[in-house]
Amino acid sequence: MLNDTPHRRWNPLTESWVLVSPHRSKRPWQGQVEAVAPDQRPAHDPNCYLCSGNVRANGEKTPDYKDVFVFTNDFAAILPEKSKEKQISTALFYAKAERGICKVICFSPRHDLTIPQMDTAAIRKVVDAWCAEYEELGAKPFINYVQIFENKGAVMGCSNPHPHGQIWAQEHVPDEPAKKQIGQLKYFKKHGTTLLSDYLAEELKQKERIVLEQEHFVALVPFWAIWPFETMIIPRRAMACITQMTEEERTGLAQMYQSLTQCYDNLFDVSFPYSAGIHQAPTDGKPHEEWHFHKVFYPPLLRSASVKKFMVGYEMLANPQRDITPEKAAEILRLAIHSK
Ligand code: H2U
Repeated sequence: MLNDTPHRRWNPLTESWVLVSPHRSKRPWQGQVEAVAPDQRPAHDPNCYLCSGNVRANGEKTPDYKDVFVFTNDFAAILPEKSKEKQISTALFYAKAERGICKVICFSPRHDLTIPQMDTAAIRKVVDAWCAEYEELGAKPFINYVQIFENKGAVMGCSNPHPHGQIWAQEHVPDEPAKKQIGQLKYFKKHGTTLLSDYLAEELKQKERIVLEQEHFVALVPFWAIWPFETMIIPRRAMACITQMTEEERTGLAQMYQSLTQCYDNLFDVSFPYSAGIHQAPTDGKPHEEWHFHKVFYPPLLRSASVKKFMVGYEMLANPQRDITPEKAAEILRLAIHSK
């Protein structure tokens, strides 16, 4: 393994490179390390629009919900109505109207909880809601892709600490899943198996990037990870989308989501911020046997509760780059599993 040598790693899913500079993680750190104030929140906040009984921006009252609550985003980035405006289509100026539906999903009525603090049965209800939304939104003729995601922590631009995620469903497959579509299709046509089945089998042999394993899912730091502690939850069985999961697999995903986020919280003794989301098959009516759904976690923290990685300079102008190797990051995460 290239443990001391600067090298480039290939991501076959997105067909892109990451520059790895392992020798640089030995350099001294003289930056500031700030203490993070413990987060103390009430179980119900009268000023939170996601807590029951409170009024949202559009004047609607959030109901007295018991577990998961899904509503249409009052500030939706894409709208279902057809545009009447003229489209722009020349070689150099090309713009097309995009239709879609944006939803907010409250994971719990409890304002003071986060996923790692919720029990498996409660997280399973979140998984069920994702499946129901993927099915319902994906069945609409003008919806061809459903992006389920979550921003956790103010550092990730999350506007409210109440545990919640988002779903944006739209006409076109956006860039990230579109790149993965190409990578997976090329692999499937050549080998007749999904890229992630073969990748996972090899990772399970090599063991060095595995973080957590159970009957239905594996969590690992991908070989091509960009963020310091980036991880991926991969189902052992090749499934194009989350609605193909059995009951047991849905519970398995809930358990893995809980264990991985607990491990993250232990790492720097802080409610770990990240952006996470599920990449899965487009909802264009095709079978998409090449797709192997997976959940990715992109956390910004680098070496403490406050020191984060910046995607600036070389990353903005050239290529993603990392110092700590994915193998080292996986080792550190494994140590964090039982550290509390
Ligand atoms: P984030 O914190 O991940 O940004 O998600 C919160 C979403 O909630 C955000 O997209 C929506 C915002 O548009 N929202 C409502 O739909 N209604 C409100 O009353 C406030 C915020």
